[in-house]
Amino acid sequence: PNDADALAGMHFSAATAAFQIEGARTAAGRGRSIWDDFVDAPGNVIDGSPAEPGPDSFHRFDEDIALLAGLGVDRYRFSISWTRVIPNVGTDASVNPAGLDYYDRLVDGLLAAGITPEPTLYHWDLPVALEASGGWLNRDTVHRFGDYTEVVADRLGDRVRHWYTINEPASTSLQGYALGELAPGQTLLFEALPTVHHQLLAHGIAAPILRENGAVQAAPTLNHSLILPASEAADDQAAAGLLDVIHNRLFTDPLLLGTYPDLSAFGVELPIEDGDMELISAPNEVYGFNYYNPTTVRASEGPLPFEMVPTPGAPVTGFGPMWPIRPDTMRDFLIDMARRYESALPPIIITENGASFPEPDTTDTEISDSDRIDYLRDHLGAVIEAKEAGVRIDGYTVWSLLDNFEWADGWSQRFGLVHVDMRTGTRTPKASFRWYRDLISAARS
Ligand code: GCO
Repeated sequence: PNDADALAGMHFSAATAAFQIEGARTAAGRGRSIWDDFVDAPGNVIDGSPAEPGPDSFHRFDEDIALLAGLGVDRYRFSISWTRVIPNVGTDASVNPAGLDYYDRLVDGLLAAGITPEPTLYHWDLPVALEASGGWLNRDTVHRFGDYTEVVADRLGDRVRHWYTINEPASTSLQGYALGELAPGQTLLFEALPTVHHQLLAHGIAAPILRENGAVQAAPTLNHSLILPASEAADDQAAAGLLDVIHNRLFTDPLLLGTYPDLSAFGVELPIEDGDMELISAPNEVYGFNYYNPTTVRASEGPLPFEMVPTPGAPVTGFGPMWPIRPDTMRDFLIDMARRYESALPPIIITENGASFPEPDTTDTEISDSDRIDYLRDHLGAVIEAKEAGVRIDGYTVWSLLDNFEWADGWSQRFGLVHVDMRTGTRTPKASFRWYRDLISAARS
């Protein structure tokens, strides 16, 4: 399929997240997260989906492991639900053994199948009592995250060596706290920016705990997007520069350089205390990099100084004009990042890449998702080109193993290599599953 030589030696994985696949929201003592509140409030999720049962991986994880084994990935990126582990954190610090048991069984099943587990500690499911006292605006949340990390590392650290700490802090801060599109649904605009610092600090506190418990990898995963100005006009260029700071540099600079970019244009000060930047910028073994699409912006009168517009001439995914398909922008972003940060940038793992396309809810036969195959092939092509330009990229991960709960879009956007019937949980591999399996096997031979 692809340039197998160029991909030889890479790690291949597929990704999921707890709230998106587990279902079973009240099973085995699980407590509530901000996503339970978001889903239960009418009008937040496009199709009113309750996020369960869906793939119901809490009960069907054996099927997921069998699919991963059939795919031939050497790693599996999943996330751990904070409120399965400490259900009422914020009011009661008790650990829930039944919640930990689930991840214990999942890890053991993966290891028995020869697959390296690579859990993410935080994929957006903040415990409700922490949100009630300010959530990621409150520095105390960072310390509660440290406590949670201790508990999980203590239980799984004898078998799990590869960890991700926080996932896509940009999405949480911008869509969750600034614009209200995702949980917790706050609309603070630039007043949301302190949530960036606290999430990065949560990584900075968690990573050493994981390493003390045997981790050989403890890194955050960051979602990046190449920002394109809608025109050559100076105000559009300036708007693109501002969004690049907010979406990209606000994360790469502190993690890799130990400093934040100039935020004076946004009129907000970050709540930095002594020692924070050292924790945030402590070197990590890898850089977790999620990429989906570029973002085109023009200048706006407000309330924000930029406004997203469709990317001219690009084909689109199931999300329509705001999810353009431009693999060249992934390549360019990777090359720019490697040039800018030089030796501060560790080897990159592509921790998410993938696309949704309109597909049937139920199916008796294989789905011929050639558009997904094209998307993945072209983005792997971009990875190869970036590698050839000298960027060190050691792994690639498809989002997602399964069709799953796509946040505010409910079940309406399907990203899986495997189709899931959301009423029955029945899993059916798509053509892209076989394509990825063959690619992995060619890269290994
Ligand atoms: C993330 C991602 C995933 C999404 C995927 C498709 O947080 O890592 O947002 O959870 O499902 O990016 O939108």
